[in-house]
Amino acid sequence: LEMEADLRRAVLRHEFELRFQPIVRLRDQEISGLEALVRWQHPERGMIPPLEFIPLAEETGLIVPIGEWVLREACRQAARWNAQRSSDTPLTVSVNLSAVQLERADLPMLVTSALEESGLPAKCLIIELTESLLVEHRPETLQRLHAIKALGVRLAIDDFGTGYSSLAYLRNFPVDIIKIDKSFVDDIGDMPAAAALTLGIIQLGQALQLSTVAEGIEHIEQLSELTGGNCELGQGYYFAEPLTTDAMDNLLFPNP
Ligand code: G
Ligand code: G
Ligand code: MN
Ligand code: NA
Repeated sequence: LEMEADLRRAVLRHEFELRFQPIVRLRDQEISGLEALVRWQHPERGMIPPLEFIPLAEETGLIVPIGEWVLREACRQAARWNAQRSSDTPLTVSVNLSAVQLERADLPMLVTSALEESGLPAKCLIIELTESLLVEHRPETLQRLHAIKALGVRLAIDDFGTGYSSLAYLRNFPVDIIKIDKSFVDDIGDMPAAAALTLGIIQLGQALQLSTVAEGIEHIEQLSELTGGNCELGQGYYFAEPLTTDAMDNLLFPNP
């Protein structure tokens, strides 16, 4: 209960921050986009990771204002970085969405307004959905996802392969990107079955003309296996951990 009061205060006092983790094109290791990951900078307890407050935020509905801030802030930063970059291929920004946010009828309006006020092109925004979020979906959820896609925004299935019915989600939801769960990537070197499953998911993605992102790449051996299997994109500590805005500024625009 104390934590709930703390969280309510955090929303009012803007105690949240974003980290950005690079998503890299494996072919040439160029940064293709960034995943926005929220943190709570608690005045006494310090930095609180999302797994310790997102569940409470979902139960209390506080995820709605928090998620709205995350979306607007992620779009704003991405638009700012793209305006500073000389490259003609703009960075994408990926934002995680909770089931609670998808239940709200005003979600497409929120996405529209976050894009308009930031100036970020819709094609640069990726919404990440977890499989668990899609399990108990209602018809309105699917309509909402289609409305968001109609804006030009892309949808990614996060933690792919860990849900109850991964293949059914690919058939039933208008997905553009598969994010292969870290647990598969972890075991690539040690378990032949994990390597085979990972390569199989990549081929499945290719057959369906979806982009594939391998999550949690930490070692060069994993990178080699994934690159050999033609996985398009990857993210993980091997490339970079989630970075503060300042650290991302330095990475994107190194001082000569
Ligand atoms: O770095 P990491 O501890 O940031 O993130 C842990 C998990 O927290 C992620 O896998 C993601 O599912 C969730 N998460 C991070 N940021 C957000 C966010 O802005 N909204 C939601 N709903 N979940 C997030
Ligand atoms: O939304 P999602 O569950 O995919 O969020 C990614 C989570 O994985 C975040 O908590 C992020 O900090 C974490 N992460 C990203 N790269 C790595 C990695 O290489 N190793 C580990 N252990 N965690 C990672
Ligand atoms: Mn994610
Ligand atoms: Na994930």
